[in-house]
Amino acid sequence: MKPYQLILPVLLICSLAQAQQSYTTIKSGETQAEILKKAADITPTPRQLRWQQLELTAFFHFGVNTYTNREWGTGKENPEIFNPTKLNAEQWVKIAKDAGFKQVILTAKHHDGFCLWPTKTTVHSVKSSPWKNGNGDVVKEVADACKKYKIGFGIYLSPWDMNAAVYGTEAYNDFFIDQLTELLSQYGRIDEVWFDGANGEGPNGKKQDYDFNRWYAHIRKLQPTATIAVMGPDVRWVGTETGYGRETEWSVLPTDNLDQNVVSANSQAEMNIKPLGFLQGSDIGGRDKLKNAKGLVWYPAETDVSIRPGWFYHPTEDSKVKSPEKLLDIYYHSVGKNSVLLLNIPPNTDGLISEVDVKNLKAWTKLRAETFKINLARGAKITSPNGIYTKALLDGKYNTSWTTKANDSTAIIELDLKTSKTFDVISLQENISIGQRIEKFTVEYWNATRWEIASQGTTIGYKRLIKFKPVKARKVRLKIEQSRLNPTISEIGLFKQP
Ligand code: FUL
Repeated sequence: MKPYQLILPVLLICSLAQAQQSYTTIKSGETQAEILKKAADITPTPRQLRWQQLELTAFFHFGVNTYTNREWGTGKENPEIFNPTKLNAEQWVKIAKDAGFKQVILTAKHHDGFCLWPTKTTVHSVKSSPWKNGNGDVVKEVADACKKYKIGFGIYLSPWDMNAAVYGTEAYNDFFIDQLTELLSQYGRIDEVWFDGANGEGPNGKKQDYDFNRWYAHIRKLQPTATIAVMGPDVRWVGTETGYGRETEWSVLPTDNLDQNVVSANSQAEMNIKPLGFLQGSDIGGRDKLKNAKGLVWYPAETDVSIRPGWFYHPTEDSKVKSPEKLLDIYYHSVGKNSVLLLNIPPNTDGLISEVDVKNLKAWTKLRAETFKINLARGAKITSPNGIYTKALLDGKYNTSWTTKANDSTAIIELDLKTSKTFDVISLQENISIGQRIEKFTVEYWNATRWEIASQGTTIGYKRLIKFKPVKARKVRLKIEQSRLNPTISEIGLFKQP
């Protein structure tokens, strides 16, 4: 290659590198327009983009609480109570895979400090239990099942540890590093590390100052592709444990409130701190929130919720497993609201996912499959007066996208379905590898005499799903009424729920 042949690619890479940043600072005196432009150009890191595209991840809360019938333990449990005689991690993972989950996260250690792997750091583990005569390793069984079924594997390691004698002293940060080292080096690839915000007292009544920065650096070193969630820099808690994300969900946030200690306090706000913290705000990344920002960062939302009222298995909740219809509604309000759904499916005392959970998961999967099987927009004739790359809208490829000419921030995309069709769900996706930009949109259909509104919304982001009352129409249009910069749309879908 001649030197001049290098110039164009190098320039391209430089300009991309400049435009594509997951973080930026704001200098004092920058105008509102300059800040908005910067926000529109913030993009996810490769690890965040991979994570967002998973859409569905599963949580397995399992441990001594499963046997004491509690949600939070004490750290004083006798390890002998842990005995999942029929434990079959392949059953858990296959159920998750069949339901469309792309990754699972296991509670390797919850707040009680009991470790589901034979750690060298404490005797409070499976090693001291009768299960497999103390030779079992739940982390390994789940990790191996994930490899077999080719889905991602993540670990939940509770910073709060009610059992560790060193908790509340600087030595605990070393102890925690040792636990991370074991988990991140003995089980192959780890795709997500999930830190909870709960920070209570240890066995000697002391609280701990968590050395998050040191832990993050360690994770980056041992598992550079893993996302660090919730009490971490890559993924944010959506702010509720109901499964219902917010109407306006920005993945770009002002950095001012994102100090980990503040996040930690806020992540438990629902349970014990009033008034609700910023993570529970109805819009935490809108224009007025960016006005005085010191920095901007890509920090997307994860919606965690349990299929049962509790996170751990309780026999009395066998009759309270969320119905397929409820799970579908949650899907629309989590995955369909620019977030990843982290659905908890707690194994029971036998070490199996209970039949009723399996049944409801299957029926939910069937509902989704039937709804999203046929994109009724396929084959439509598309017109978009100020749009370019219109073909990308229906090519089924996320990384190709429509946008507007000359940086227009409003646009209309009209679909002629060629025959009249009945639909009640629209799916819209922005190309977030370019940024999240759309602030306001309306979906309309032609009722043979005039345009009628089917639905309206604010943000779209990676995915927006909207369910409305069924309409029969031949023409549909998306009006993008406000955007931070030229909007992009990767895919449009119209569906009919059975
Ligand atoms: C919370 C914990 O305190 C719960 O027990 C559960 O693990 C949930 C996912 O996060 O903060």
